Amino acid sequence: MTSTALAQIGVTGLAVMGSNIARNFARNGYTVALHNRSVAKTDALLESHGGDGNFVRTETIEEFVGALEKPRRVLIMVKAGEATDAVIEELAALMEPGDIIIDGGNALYTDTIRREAAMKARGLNFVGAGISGGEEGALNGPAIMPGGPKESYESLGPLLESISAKVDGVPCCTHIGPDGSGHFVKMVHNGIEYADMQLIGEAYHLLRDALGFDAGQIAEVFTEWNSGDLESYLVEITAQVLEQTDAKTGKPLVDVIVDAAEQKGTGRWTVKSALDLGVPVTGIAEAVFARALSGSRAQRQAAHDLASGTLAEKPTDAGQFTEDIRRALYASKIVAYAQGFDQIAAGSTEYDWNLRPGDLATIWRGGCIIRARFLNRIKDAYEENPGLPSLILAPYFRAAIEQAVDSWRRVVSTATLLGIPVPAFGSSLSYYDALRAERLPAALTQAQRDFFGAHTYERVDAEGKFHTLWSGDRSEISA
Ligand code: NBP
Repeated sequence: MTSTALAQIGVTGLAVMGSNIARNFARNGYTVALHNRSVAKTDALLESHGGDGNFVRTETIEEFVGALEKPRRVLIMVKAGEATDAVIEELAALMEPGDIIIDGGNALYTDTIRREAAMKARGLNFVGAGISGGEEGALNGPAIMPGGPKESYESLGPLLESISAKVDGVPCCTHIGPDGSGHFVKMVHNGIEYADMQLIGEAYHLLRDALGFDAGQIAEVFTEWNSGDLESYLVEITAQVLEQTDAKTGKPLVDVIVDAAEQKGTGRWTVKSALDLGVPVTGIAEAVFARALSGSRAQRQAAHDLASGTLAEKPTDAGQFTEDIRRALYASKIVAYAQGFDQIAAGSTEYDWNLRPGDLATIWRGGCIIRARFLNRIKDAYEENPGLPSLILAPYFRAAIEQAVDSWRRVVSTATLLGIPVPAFGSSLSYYDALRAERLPAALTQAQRDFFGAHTYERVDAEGKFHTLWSGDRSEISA
């Protein structure tokens, strides 16, 4: 219903995400001021869902700001980018010191750092909040990752926590850290989501092409997997997608969908940021590249008849190979998460955010796309040792990989011999082997760099930097 009382929160941008979040606030007992650039969306929301709670209908931004109790709290849910800057500017001109502007869109975290600084200079609190869970989560309980000033969380936190998902009574929302940290962790969350989806895709590809299973059989495999360590939203929806029949052709829906994956950019941002931070997020990078390759349709068509070489026979023990794939999927998933958490640690150091990885594992257990049973294990691992050098080194994950590693090698080698691409499985295994290698070929790289660029090297048996006089008598000097 529409109300004339002052609203505790305002939402501007009432497309699918904004209207569902507004309804979620209203259903939780808050009076919500509504605003959208075009009034039609505001009225459509009120007409269809006005019964969800108390809403204040506004048309202009002045009316909207005037409808809010002080300190004002406004959630912006518009298309990320220029629209966000435009809306912030309009709001800031009308707001007063102490008011809070929250950007719940998928902003690039460096934009959030810039916006937070600009708003701070005007006495306003700016909170970049990552929100995950898609439209269903927005309505029924998303995972929320708010950054920004800690003081603003005192006033805002209870509202956000009340609309967030809950796991074991714990809200999937916590204050992440200063300025852009909320959007940074949401970005890495999305990167991990890319890796998770790619790994599931590779498992599906192997079940289909190495074992010859049809979509219905593969759906059964994923349903079975969802009752064990792999239990997660993404595995659950994979089974449901594979069970879906196309009404038009009677075929499995997945078989009539064009095999070119799209992306909106958060995976790409994650990889770009990882490159800048020098963190090897190989699983996420392979996932982004795999989507790009799938989308290169003309090139793929032209390359269709390239030689495969002699391919091996398919595995004969389908039960054993299915279990091998399950284990390879689990081990690769551990690597992808370990890499994502490494990136979060590196971002935290770079920007002095003091992020708490255990808190992230806790709030990602529900509401968001990567929610999974396995996140409880990550939470436990960081609770036991907040300074873990790598998630893979936590006793539980170390043991899980030890159990899986033979299967993992069989899957990657079998896929290679069958000519089935497994970029994320393969790179995750290589990452694992590189991490545990006693000696990497990087010594040779260093010598080459010293040869052509006098970049110097360190020795295993002496302190300092050294250079070999490659174009002279090839003696070594201290550099
Ligand atoms: P969209 O990203 O499609 O944005 C549409 C909204 O932006 C409409 O309300 C539109 O107003 C408004 N808008 C635009 Br476009 N330009 C504007 C401008 N210059 N000034 C004011 N308003 C403007 O909506 P969405 O899919 O609901 O997503 C909202 C935000 O949430 C995005 O940042 C998105 O990245 C993020 N997000 C989405 C999901 C998801 O699953 N969809 C998940 C998590 C986060 P109009 O009605 O007048 O055109």
